[in-house]
Amino acid sequence: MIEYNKTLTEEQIQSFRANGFLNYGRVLTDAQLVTLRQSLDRVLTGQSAAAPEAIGNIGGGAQDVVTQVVNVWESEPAFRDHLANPVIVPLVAQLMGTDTVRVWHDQMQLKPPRIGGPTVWHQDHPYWHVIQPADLISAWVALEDATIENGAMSMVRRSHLWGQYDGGTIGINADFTPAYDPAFIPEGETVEIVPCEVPAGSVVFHHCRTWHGAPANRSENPRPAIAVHYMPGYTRYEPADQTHMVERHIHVAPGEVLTGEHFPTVMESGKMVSLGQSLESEKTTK
Ligand SMILES: O=C(O)CCC(=O)C(=O)O
Repeated sequence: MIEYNKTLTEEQIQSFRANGFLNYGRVLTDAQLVTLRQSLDRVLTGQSAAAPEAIGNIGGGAQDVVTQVVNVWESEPAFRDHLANPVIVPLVAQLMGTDTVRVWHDQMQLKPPRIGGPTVWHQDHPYWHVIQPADLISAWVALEDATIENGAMSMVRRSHLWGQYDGGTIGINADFTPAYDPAFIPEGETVEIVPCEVPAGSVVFHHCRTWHGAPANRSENPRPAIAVHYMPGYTRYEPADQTHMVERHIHVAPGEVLTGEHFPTVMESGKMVSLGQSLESEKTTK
């Protein structure tokens, strides 16, 4: 067990609560980066022992490619270790103000050089109605330097406080700005876009209602990144008017706290849980 390690300042926590995101900085070592990049290569070339939950192009076509990989942690041990990263998870717990953290799922969106498509502005939780409440936080980690030119993430300040935007997809203009309905913006508010350029191995946290998007990649450099969507320990399964691709792995009753081997516990009562241990205990309590 690794002791829960308080590392965020009060200012960082307040900044996250006020703005809906935090561009934190470096969390991976060079060695971890190399291992994760090699693991990703194996996934993309079909050499992993197990397939991820999903893999495919969710971009706008051959000139706008965004290769999405969901639950890469089920394919490669390095990504499984990444879920329980002992630097990232305590930061997530602090931002959530909780001592128990589980993984909803992970997601990679890979933008290849020159033909990488944009990430359309959206909120996350409208796609996740089957889990409540909307208190999830994502840890988005760049596996190569992310710049405006190759598709760094951008956030809209304070937008997590504005409620749900219709279906969650806000839309995107040709100049990358969000294509939103002005009637939705609360009085006195402005849509302020904050680009989050980061060096490889750095994390940007965002709340599940924060508006976020990323421009197309027309540069010569790839933009690989992994987002892990973390849920506070009290998150419940609430069947809804929509489904989600990982819902088939849910085996708890409606209204119960979402646990199970596909939703690993990475922190329990303030203690980091090694993932092997977490998965074993989920199996024996099922
Ligand atoms: O990597 C991206 O461009 C998008 C990621 C995203 O939408 C998310 O982490 O919620």
